[in-house]
Amino acid sequence: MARFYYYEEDGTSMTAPHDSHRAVEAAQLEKIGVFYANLPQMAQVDALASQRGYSSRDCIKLSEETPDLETKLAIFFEEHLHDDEEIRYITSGEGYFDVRDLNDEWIRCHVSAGDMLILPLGIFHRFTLTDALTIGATRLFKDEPKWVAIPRTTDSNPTSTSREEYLNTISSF
Ligand code: KMT
Ligand code: NI
Repeated sequence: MARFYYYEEDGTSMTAPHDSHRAVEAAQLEKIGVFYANLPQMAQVDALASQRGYSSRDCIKLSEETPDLETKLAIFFEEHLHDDEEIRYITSGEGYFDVRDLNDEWIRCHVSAGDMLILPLGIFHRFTLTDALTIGATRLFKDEPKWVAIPRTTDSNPTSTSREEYLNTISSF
């Protein structure tokens, strides 16, 4: 089961919990367009995938055995957005997805095996492992994955309209 809370900048490493003990409710996640479900059975994942048209998937594994793990983690932890949803089903281990709320505060999503997390296109986010340093996840996507990470620093980049699209979507909730 995932746990959601406001991230506290306490000077510890990115893989530490950074737990402010301010819990975030499911309704708050819904408001920013983040979908979460605990799906213990792969059949539930398949059902959701077919409902939403996620016809493709692949697997990613990260651990201390991963070549250049530090470099990879540094990239995942840079605040960015994508031009499509980021759909992750955790199959082993655990990790943290940090997403920005409407006040630009970080909400930390602690996910582990059985958790499905879908981040909407255009939301600013980042990822890191926990101190356990291991995760396995299925990445689902519609057709061609749009996994280019557009960094926060190019917020006004005219080649991506995803941010605008996202803000329009959530303001109508
Ligand atoms: C991403 O896009 O941030 C990732 O794929 C991270 C690993 S998935 C658990
Ligand atoms: Ni991403």
